[in-house]
Amino acid sequence: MRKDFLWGGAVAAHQVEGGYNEKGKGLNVSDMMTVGGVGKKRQITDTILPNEFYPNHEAIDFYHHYKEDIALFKEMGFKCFRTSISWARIFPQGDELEPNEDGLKFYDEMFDELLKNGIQPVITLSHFEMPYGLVKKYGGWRNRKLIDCFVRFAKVCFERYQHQVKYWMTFNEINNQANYKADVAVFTNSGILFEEGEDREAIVYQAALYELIASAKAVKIAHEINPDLMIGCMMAMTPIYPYSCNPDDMLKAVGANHKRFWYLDVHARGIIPGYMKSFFKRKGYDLDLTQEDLEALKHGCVDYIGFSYYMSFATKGDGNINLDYDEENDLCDNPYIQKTQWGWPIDAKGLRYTLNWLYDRYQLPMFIVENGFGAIDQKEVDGSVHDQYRIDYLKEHIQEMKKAVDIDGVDLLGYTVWGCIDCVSFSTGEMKKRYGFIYVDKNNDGSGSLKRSKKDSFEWYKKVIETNGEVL
Ligand code: BGP
Repeated sequence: MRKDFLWGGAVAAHQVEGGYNEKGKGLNVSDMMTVGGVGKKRQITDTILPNEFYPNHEAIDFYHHYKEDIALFKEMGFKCFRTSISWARIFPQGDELEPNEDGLKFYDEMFDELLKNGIQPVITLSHFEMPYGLVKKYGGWRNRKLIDCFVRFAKVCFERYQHQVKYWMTFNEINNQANYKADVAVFTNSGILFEEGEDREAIVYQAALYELIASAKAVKIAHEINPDLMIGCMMAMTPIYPYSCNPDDMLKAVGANHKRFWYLDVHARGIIPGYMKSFFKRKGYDLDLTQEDLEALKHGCVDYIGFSYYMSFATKGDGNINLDYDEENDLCDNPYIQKTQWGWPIDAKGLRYTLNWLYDRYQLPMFIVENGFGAIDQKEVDGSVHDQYRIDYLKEHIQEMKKAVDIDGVDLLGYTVWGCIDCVSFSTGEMKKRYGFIYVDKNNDGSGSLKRSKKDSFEWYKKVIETNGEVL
């Protein structure tokens, strides 16, 4: 492993910060989502009900606790810390011309605190959020207007933080929208609420294209502001394997992966891949995409590929390469791998496969910006948490990551463990699905002292970083 390998942890603004209405912050999409839970999906609401617990409004109150948390990250030896900037802290409604100075100041101070402790901030601009004002006024990324709003936001951030932050990402898991049946996933990426009978697919593809254009424009501007800045994309990498070596399964998997990962071809190569052009044509989609947009894509290729890795999937085929692939119906169980209690397949070897696949395809540096194990942790009476299952999961993944670097020669910048401090789970909106090395006393109903304490995995990860991955 390289000497300057960026070991660290990752979170997102809305899942940790709280302080949802402090110092001029506007509402963002995640502020409008209710808690979910067993048999209950998260909902998007228009009114903030006084007796409904909105997890993102308080989260773990990182907004007021960041100094204490950063001290713990330093103790673990973090080289970097990935978080996001809450867009609505900077542009409360999203379409103002001038930013909110108090919002900018919060990140200034937090980034300084990280740097003072020898930790590099790694920043996502839009991690499943945007000002709710942009949803109400423009319908979210349905509207081309959002490109200008995002680019303005990105420019303000690059200008302000260029000397504190080198590594950036534009949109978190932009490809999560590929499954347009999942309301919350689409909403958080795009701010789009569907109406009855709408052609969801056409709407989501148009929104994704606007996002990709906005991302490319931001990359170009960042390089103009400061050529040292490294701007990446962020993909949810869940490779889809053919169920067997039957050519029918192989072809089905090709289509499934095209549908999930075409975004990457745009980000990294600056083109709309042939298979997508032909798909749009076949569907008869009348997409709003100008010559100028295509130029913007060409001149806004990312510097590195950031991705999350939690799981792989499998699919059984019918001999077609089909971009109408439907995740809900076309995925099947892989008999060779186990699942977490939330049904997420555990496949450490898939991480090595993913690193090889991406590097071979794009020849760009990569950054694993999320990987981790969500579990219901048991806090003992003495306050300890024995999370050996988390250590086992991370260990297996790091072993495979090391093979990809040391044996296969992929170029990897760093590795940040998701939810390094317990935070609100995105899919469930709950606190009880925990990922952290640091336990936070906060419960699903919003109660709890917010006290931080170390789990067993804390000392383990500290050793991993200290030995640059030698002792696992
Ligand atoms: C990724 C998101 C994160 C995060 C993580 C874990 O998709 O980028 O925001 O939450 O998944 O998911 P969950 O919290 O649903 O377990």
